[in-house]
Amino acid sequence: MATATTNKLLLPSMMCADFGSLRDEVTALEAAGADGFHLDLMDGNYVPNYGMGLQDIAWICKNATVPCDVHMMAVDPGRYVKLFADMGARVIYVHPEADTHVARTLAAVRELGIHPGIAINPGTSFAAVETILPLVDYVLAMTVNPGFAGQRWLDFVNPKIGQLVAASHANGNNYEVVVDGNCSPERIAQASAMGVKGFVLGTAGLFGHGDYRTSMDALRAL
Ligand code: S6P
Ligand code: MG
Repeated sequence: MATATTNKLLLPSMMCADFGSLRDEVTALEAAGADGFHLDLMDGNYVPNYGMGLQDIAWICKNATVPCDVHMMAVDPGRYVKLFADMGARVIYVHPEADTHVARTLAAVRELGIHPGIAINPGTSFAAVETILPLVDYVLAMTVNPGFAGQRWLDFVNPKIGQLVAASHANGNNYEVVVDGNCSPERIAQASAMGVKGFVLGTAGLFGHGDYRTSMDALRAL
């Protein structure tokens, strides 16, 4: 059985931030101990929503003092990975179903000096991505259907999270598993005990819950 993850990666999802005070939000979240920022890109096609603006993503990447990860919820993401590499992203996540040649895109991301990642939808099986796991440094396990904040954690995904953690361990920890969607304190404790390393913090665990430092200290201690 996996042991609880130490040194968690706590990653605020900036689509949940107050865009009227973006600079203050970035500063406050960094001061509160954010290990990086999670930046959601939605093209209104792969998912039924738009966000975040390219200008917002570029501004955060430029001004943040912690790394920025871009989660591309977009059709044919390979067309745009250089754009986000040039902005200075640490990780670029693509959805394998959205890319005709995902192995080529992941290689291109690595070639650009960025960590390649895949985002795995709730309905996508472990078997469907197993072949490409050796190509990535990060796996984003979606516990909600992509496109919106504030959704419910889908429990049927839990066994797949266990498979993803086990496969990384079996392959010399070649990638970290990060969970995206409804990361509440209870769910973080549960997933951490399964060996998950990173947590995308949205409305369930961080935004709208008062002081960022207090929340993040409590989440890190779980
Ligand atoms: C959703 C997106 C996520 C959300 C995050 C919100 O498609 O990829 O990154 O921003 O899941 O978190 P919460 O706690 O509101 O579900
Ligand atoms: Mg996301």
